[in-house]
This record gives sequence, C-alpha cells and structure tokens, in this order.
Amino acid sequence: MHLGGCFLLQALALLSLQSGAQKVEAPSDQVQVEVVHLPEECHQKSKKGDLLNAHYDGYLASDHSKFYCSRTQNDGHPKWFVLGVGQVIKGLDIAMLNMCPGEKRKVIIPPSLAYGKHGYDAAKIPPNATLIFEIELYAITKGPRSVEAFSDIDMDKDKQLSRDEIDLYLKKEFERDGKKRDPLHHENVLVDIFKKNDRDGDGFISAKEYNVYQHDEL
Ligand SMILES: [Ca+2]
Ligand SMILES: [Ca+2]
Repeated sequence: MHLGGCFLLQALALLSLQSGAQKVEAPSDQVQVEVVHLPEECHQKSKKGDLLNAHYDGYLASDHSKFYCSRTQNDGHPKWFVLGVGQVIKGLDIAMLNMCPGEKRKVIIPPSLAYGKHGYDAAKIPPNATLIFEIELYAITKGPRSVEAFSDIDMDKDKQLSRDEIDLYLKKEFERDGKKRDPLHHENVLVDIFKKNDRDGDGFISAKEYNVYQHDEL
C-alpha cells in the first residue's frame, strides 16, 4: 500500500513534467509556448546559433487579426534565419528554442519581448501589443556561427572567413535538406551575416568577430 502510493506520486510527478513540456504557463513577461504538433522522431533540437527554416503567422492577441504571414511572402518560401541573435523579435528567438524539425507551436509573446510600447507601424502593430504566432519549423541546420563550424568554413586556413568561404558553406548546408530555395534568400542570409559580424568592415569575419554572438544574452 505504501509502495503503491509512492509509485503513484512518482507517476504523477512524471506526468506533470511531461505536461509541463507540452504547455508552459508563464508570467506575463514571458513567452508562453504550446506545442501543437510534435513529430514522433526528433534527432535534433533547435539551439541558439542554428539556421532555421520556418513558416510563421502572426496575430494580434487583442482581436486575432493576422498582421504577418510568411506564406504570402517571398513566393511562399519558408523564412531562413539564425536563431537567438536578434534576426527576429526577442520573443520568437525564445519561442523557437528546443524545437524539432516538423514541430508546430503556438506561442504568446508579451509586448516586452515583441514591439513594446511603441508598436511597429509598418506591420500595423499597435503599442503594447501581445502577439500570437503559429510556427511550423521545417529544418534546422548547423548555424554559420557554431564554434565547430569556423574551421570547416575557413577553407584556406588563414583564420578569417571570406565572403566566398561563407557562400560555399551556406550552399552546402542548404543543399543538405534538399529543399528548393530562392537564391535571393541565400544572398540575404549572406549579406546579413556580414552586416552583423564584420564589425571592422574589412570584408572578412575574423575568429574574434565570429565569436561575438557566443557572449550575447537572449
Ligand atoms: Ca579564410
Ligand atoms: Ca572583419
């Protein structure tokens, strides 16, 4: 009897852990994540610095009107972006951590982690707007900023990354998942990488510049 009760408690604890992973109730200054679909197999989870391929729709929590849809942009190609480095709003950087390819999430992002008290007029987001995103993650590739990647990318081993070296690396990474992709996306990612990393503007990313993001906080 005593043992049975103990077992039940453990089972309950396990259950609450599992449901905790499915749906997280969070204070109003945090991102709330609801896992809508989890693929049966998951060999890789998204982490900071990974290059993600995803579709997402954005809604205003106030009236559920849609203010953004990646499916209607760029001929419907899923967006590519590096996770956790501010290429998307802070709330999305947080909401898309530890996701499996094929996973779908619905997330609620407070204004403090979205467009704050000023809103974002170009996207018709009013001040202090709580946002809801429906996200579908398609692919994760090892991001151009992962530590291991530096020497892989640095083909001529001169301890700095040229545009051609990163260009080649991205092409290889993009080919790996076999999806057709707009060349413009590739170009945008490349330009963005240099804009954000080549701090001294010499056209190369040094090891020091490359590692900048490792020390950033989310
Ligand atoms: Ca080099
Ligand atoms: Ca540089």
